[in-house]
Amino acid sequence: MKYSYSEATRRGFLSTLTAMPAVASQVAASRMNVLFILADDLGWSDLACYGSNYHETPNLDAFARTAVRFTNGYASAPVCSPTRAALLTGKSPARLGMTTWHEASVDPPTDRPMLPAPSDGNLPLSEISLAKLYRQAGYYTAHVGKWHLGTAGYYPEAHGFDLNVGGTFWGAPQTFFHPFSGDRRYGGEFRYVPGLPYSKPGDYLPDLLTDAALDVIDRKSAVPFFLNYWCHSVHTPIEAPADLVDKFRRKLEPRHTHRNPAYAAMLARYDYNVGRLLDRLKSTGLDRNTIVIFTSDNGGYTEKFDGIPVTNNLPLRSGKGSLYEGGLRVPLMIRVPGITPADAVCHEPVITTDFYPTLQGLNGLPNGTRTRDGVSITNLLKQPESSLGERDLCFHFPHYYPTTSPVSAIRSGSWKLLEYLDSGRLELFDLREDPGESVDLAAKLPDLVRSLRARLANWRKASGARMPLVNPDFKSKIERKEP
Ligand SMILES: [Ca+2]
Repeated sequence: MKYSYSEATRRGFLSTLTAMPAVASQVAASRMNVLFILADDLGWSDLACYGSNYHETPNLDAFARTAVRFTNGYASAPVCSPTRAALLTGKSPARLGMTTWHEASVDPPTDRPMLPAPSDGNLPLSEISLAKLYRQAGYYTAHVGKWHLGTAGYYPEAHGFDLNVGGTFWGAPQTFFHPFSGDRRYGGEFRYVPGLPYSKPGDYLPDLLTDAALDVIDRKSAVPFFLNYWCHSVHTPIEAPADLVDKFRRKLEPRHTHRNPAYAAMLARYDYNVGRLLDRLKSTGLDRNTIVIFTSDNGGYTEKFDGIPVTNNLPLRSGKGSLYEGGLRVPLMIRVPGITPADAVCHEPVITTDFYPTLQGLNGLPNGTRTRDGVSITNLLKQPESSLGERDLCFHFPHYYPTTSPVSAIRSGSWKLLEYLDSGRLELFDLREDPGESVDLAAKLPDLVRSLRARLANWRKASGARMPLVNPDFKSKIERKEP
């Protein structure tokens, strides 16, 4: 399948390179390609290799056997856009001032006890994205799939990508089936997916996006590629080919830990498409010269779609939107040729903002942003049993979601403190003994709570984190109800 748009873009890019061949080509020849596979709303326990006994993910399971699989991988935020922004910039959502997604940022609720903190909906063009760094280093940069980082002036093309297939303002397509557009859901807003070739009735969006990603790989270009394969799967709408849904409906038994046939089918088809990409790397020999990172932008979505809970993150608590582990912890697997051992497991906590400095180091990229909230995890990739040393992972979600009210959290070692910003409630958990965060130890360990709370407050201050405010109108409504 060929793309006239992308080919034109590529020709334009190559002609630019021709004008400066000596430096760019030599530098590029020594660089590994990057395939960054970011799933959408995929939960920590959704893959078979992370414990699901219902879902079928043979290709990702096989990838795990060639890679380092992290058991404590964290998304920087419990919802889509902030994690994506953190991934591309190496900065925390709190520092970026992007703590929720665009639509929520422009229309925050006014009927709750707190007014959510303001959140920027567009990733500023002043940010030095990973794509800008790779393009500067002579890479061909391609984004395929969901973007969700702002209006048209902030699309992938404005952030350093030579090619954009499917990246828009919206967080999900109206439908995953041809013609991938319409106004059935999401408040009747008309949405579409640009940059695709012609499609026909029955075509399934992830299949076509995968074709577009394969097209980038198949060019066998003289310059290396940085390829974002950021499929919308497995975000709502939960839609998959009917025969696959039927298969999982027939398979479902009481013993299964996950219970949604349509979601299982959607995930199985996603896994199949990831497999197509990984197989193509192998058959072309590019797997020997390509870094592959696989992760998700937030925890699994536990609300209902079509009347059925989409997924669960058991044994972790809660899901998307929450700062409990189910909202934050995600699958993460990384393969770097010549660096990572095969079939390895790493238990060290790592977070989205670590990818930026790690890729900079692995690919020898120019300096980029000076402000970094992550660290290079290259030593972990070489020795997955090693440690990064002591560090705190902090999170800030000053917004409402069905799973939460405004909240911040800190993980330090195995300790996790949540601070609810409306009530001031503090909860302390020992993740080593209690990964499901079921036993609140805050009352038993007041000194530890005080210390963690102070470190969390210092982090918020240093990051310039924006805080929610008490909603005066909400108070007045309460008062009016009183006799
Ligand atoms: Ca998401």
